[in-house]
Amino acid sequence: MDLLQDLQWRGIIYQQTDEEGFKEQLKKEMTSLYCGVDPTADSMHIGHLLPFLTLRRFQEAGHRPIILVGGATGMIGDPSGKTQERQLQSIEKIQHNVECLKKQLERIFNFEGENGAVMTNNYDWIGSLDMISFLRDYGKHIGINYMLSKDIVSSRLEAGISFTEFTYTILQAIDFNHLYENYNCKVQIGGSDQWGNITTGLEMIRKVQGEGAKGFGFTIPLVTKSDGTKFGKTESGAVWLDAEKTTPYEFYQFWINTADQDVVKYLKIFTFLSKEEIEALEESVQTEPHLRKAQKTLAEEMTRLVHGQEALDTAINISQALFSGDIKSLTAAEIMQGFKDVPSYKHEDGAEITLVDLIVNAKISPSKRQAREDITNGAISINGDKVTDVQYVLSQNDRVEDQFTIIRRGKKKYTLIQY
Ligand code: 383
Repeated sequence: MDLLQDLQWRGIIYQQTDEEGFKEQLKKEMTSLYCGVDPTADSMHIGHLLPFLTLRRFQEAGHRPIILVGGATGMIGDPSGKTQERQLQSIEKIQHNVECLKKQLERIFNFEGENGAVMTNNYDWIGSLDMISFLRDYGKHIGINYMLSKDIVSSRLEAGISFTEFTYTILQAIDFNHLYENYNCKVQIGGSDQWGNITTGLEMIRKVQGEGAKGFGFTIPLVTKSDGTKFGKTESGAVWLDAEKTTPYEFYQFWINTADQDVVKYLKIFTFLSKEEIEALEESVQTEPHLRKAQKTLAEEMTRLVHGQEALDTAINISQALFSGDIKSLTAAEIMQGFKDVPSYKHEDGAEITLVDLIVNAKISPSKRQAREDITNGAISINGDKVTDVQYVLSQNDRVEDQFTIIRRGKKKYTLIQY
């Protein structure tokens, strides 16, 4: 299987501007391809991952990835896929976001060697572009009718779109033309929402570089879920690549929770496992679904890719301890990650306290009477060990690394006690 056949098998190809020509182009020479991201936040989320992982597949096949962070376009706001005008962000915030995104993207690619990845920022060429040059050298080439005919713009005409956002596509087209001219970059890839911007870029290249010039556009399908809900969202919001926003444990859990109907599709598009490996896991989903081998592999591959081996080991550790109830085996750092979203209570002076008083103070049981009942019924555990003694007094020994105690009431209701 060559690269394009592999991408086809994985279901990564959505639209192409010239399928045959692109095939020829990849055969002919080492080809540079680019994908851009705007610094709208200080982290990417998993919705951003797919086009960049696809770019990496091209790199592994010997081509050169060009990564573009939109220091300039981020100041304008892409209307693609948005039903409402965006709020402008401060320049300081955008610059901060640019640096954060660069760090995340640097982890995905190899920057060494002949086809080493290249990091660019369109502020470097658009930031200094004056208005007269913009209008004469670029604006002149793109017709208003052409722009109005794009889905993105036509769908926004009724709700309203500012001149600023309307102009966005020309900026992205200037980028494609710039990279074509300066990096011999012939291909732009992106999610299906980027089709309009990519084709405007090809139009710009034809007009500015002359009829002989030829570029290619390639889009990737939107990731869907079999139950019809939106991919990449959890109850607590987006799944971020930044470990501070979505901990590696939460990230790992997100993938573990993939439905059987979706897991093979995700293994294909997100992981670098071979066809044989994925087919073996597909078999396992059929014959031994209770083992959830495919989900575990997916979660491992993705967590290792984004957070590294050490963070993956921690995530697995936390998952196992929470599953078996053996909280004592966890470190304080692991507890902080694993119990990030459970209710917490600060036992202020850290003085000795009876279990009954503690669980009432921490609102784990509603009254002293109920607390005693819960304890005698065996519903309360400290760090995973059941305690049935109503006289029990907590001591230093009940604290993990002198920082936390985990109280559980019933099967699932965890509370984090901090000192
Ligand atoms: C800016 C300048 C360029 C080329 C691209 C851009 C960014 C582009 C955009 N992309 C999205 C983003 O930044 O807005 N105008 O959040 C997302 N991408 C990728 C992919 C995706 C798109 O970063 O479909 C999901 O991740 O294309 O929504 O010269």
